[in-house]
Amino acid sequence: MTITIHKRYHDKLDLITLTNGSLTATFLNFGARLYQLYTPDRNGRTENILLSHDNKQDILKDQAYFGAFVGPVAGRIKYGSWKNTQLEKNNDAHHIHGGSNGWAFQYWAYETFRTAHTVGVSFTLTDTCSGYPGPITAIVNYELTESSLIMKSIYQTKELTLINPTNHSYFNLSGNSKSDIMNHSLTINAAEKIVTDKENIPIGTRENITGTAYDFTQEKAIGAALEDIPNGIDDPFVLNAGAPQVVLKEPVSGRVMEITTNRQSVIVFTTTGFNDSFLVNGQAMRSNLGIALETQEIPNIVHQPQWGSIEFSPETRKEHWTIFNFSTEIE
Ligand code: G6D
Repeated sequence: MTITIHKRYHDKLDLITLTNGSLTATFLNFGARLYQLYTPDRNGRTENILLSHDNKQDILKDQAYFGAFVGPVAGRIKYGSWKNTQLEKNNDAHHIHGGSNGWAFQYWAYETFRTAHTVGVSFTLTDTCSGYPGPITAIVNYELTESSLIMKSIYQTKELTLINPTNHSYFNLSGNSKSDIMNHSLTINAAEKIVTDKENIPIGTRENITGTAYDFTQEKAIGAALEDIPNGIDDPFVLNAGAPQVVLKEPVSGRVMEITTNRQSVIVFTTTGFNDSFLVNGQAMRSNLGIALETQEIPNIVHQPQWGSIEFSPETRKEHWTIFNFSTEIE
């Protein structure tokens, strides 16, 4: 197990690298980002399974939240309104992903740690610039075991506020994104997805997806699903309790990622339609190169109280956790 820190990797960026057994993960203090994640394929070849900016300056200019811990609230809030609070309208008439000064764009303090069998990094932020009531102090722990990455987060606020963050990593299990995600298979333990309007705002209803292109209760190739969803998936799935709630596989490498979480939903976001000049893993960012699997409470829940609450008072004690477990399948 090793921990290395490259301070001022670029400008104010610090790069933290953790290794444990066959896994290696790198993190950035900017946005408490999971930057790279190296796992072995079935032949033991270790490769990066995330989309990671090649150019350090592109990390600072990123507007697609690569690997970021997005908050205080991930997803959209209609009109950015909540009680007497008006949040920034940074997504047309609405608010998204904590705003332009959200957690993804702030520098987090951090310290590394190790236990008998794990290594980790603990990021801490006292947020006084996102515009949310607070200030909110957030602590995000990323811990690497020999076969999994455990993400846990807790919070403290001085005033009643909203907290519903997520990690916004884009996965591609082929390794160094040598191919796109079309041959990946996805399984999601969800019988319903949230209905959204043309601005991608939940309208307050859920729909049964059994037998539809969105039905991933049985393992299904992403390419097959996208034949019926040509504009790509960008939808909240309501998770059932059975773990793992999400399984992503890639057949050539044999890589398997199982996601287990205490969160209510997962936003599945394929990078369908991306066509950018910035480089990730040595190539221009392109359509269907990655898939984000963002565990969180249902977006716009502040306007849909029937689905629960993301309000945090100074007395609220709640821990969010998501575990990404890695293995390989023999041919
Ligand atoms: C788009 O609607 C999508 C979001 O889900 C995603 O997080 C963002 O791009 C990066 O706004």
